[in-house]
Amino acid sequence: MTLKQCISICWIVCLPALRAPAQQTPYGPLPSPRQAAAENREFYLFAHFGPNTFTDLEWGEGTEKEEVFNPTALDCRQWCRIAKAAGAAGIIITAKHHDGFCLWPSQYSTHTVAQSKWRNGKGDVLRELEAACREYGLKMGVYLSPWDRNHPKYGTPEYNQVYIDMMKEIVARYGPFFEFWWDGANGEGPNGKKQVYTFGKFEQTVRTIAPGTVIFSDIGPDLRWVGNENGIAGTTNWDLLDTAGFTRGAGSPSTDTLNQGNINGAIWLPAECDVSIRPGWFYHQAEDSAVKSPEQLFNVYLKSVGRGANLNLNVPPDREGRFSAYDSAALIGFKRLRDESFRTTLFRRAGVKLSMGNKRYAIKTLIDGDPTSCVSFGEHYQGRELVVEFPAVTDVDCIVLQEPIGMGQRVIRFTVRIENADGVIYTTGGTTIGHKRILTFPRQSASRIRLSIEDAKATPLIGEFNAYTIDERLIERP
Ligand code: FUL
Repeated sequence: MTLKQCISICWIVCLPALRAPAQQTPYGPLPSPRQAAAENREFYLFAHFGPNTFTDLEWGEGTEKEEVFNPTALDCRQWCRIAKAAGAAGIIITAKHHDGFCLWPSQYSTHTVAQSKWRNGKGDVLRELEAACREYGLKMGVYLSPWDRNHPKYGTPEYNQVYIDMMKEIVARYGPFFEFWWDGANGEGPNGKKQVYTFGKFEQTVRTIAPGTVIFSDIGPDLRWVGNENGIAGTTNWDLLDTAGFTRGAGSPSTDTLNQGNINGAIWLPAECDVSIRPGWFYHQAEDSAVKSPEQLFNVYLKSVGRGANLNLNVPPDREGRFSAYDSAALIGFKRLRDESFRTTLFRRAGVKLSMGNKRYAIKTLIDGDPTSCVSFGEHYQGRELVVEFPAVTDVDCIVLQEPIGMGQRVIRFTVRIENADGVIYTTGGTTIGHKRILTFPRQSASRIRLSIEDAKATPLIGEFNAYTIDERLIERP
């Protein structure tokens, strides 16, 4: 270590850390512990699997014979191995899609794996996935479609109890789940009628039997749909929404509102982006050539996680019951791009200085990976700048910001100015930050980076502030 480096490290260690003043109080609606944990998961997989995998449909009729479901080499450990290597937090499986076929032997249906010939009716996909997730340290979630085109009780009040019984059955056998995914589609069942769901009871049931499980639906109560199936959150994305007067499905808020949230929304309800790695949700061999590339997945990541939402990426197992080689390669490539891009923050370099006004601070609070230790811009934040200075000109094309969301989402608009010795050479910025905001831009040779908050709902707090040099081909595309 050179003397210069040694002095820099001493500075970093000895300087005071910028911290939110102790008197700082949370502002506005706040995440429940369940929601805060969900937002930290950021990225997980969705697995659409069932009769459609074998019939090449996207929406099964519900009249398919059970024997249609026949994976020749089901291997949930392979799903988990790939998911883990891809850095996913868990897997949400379609325990039941709209066709009503249950991937577990439910006592509340006669349209299940038990009636199929697969493994002589002794197979149980949920059991195998649960064991594999446990082995690989992944979380398991379930999609249990309320719409059921097979169940004889669908379209009658009794079906609501069937749905509740099924939830209880799978939670007891295969839980705990990290997420229940309630789809908004509501069509006719076998008797030609649509169901009137008792969602309030469904919710109470989950809270009682699975208090740690987050419930996703158009309007939550824990995670909201982002309003499209392309994996794209709004560049403005509030973790807040007004849900009063809205219902799931046709009665939900407009897709624009779901995409952006409500700035003054009454409840905390962050967005989850669902998108498939392929054109369809289920596996179709004809789409093997249309699997998103690692670069495309990275672009989706910037537009979802990089805009403060979660990414639920669908990877549909094939007819063998495995992730295809195409999907697996894309997932691993995607992980490599994330690792290469975000491995080392430029702010960790020796000699980097942090200041606000004429005060110098230790930068570690902002780069420790923990947004709960944060910097306050103070009540009179307008005109203040957080300035990071490099000891030598450094190439930058990506900035990552995080708010400590446990204190409420506050920032309405911010600006990032990049300077060299002659002054400002590039200006960027955005509106909301929330759990995470990733900005990418054409590469700049920077001496200094200045962050200012133009507008906020309360004293702005910044939990993480990092800069990177990522591959220029990965800069966000429209
Ligand atoms: C939609 C469903 O209708 C699709 O089949 C798919 O499951 C998607 C994730 O949600 O509403």
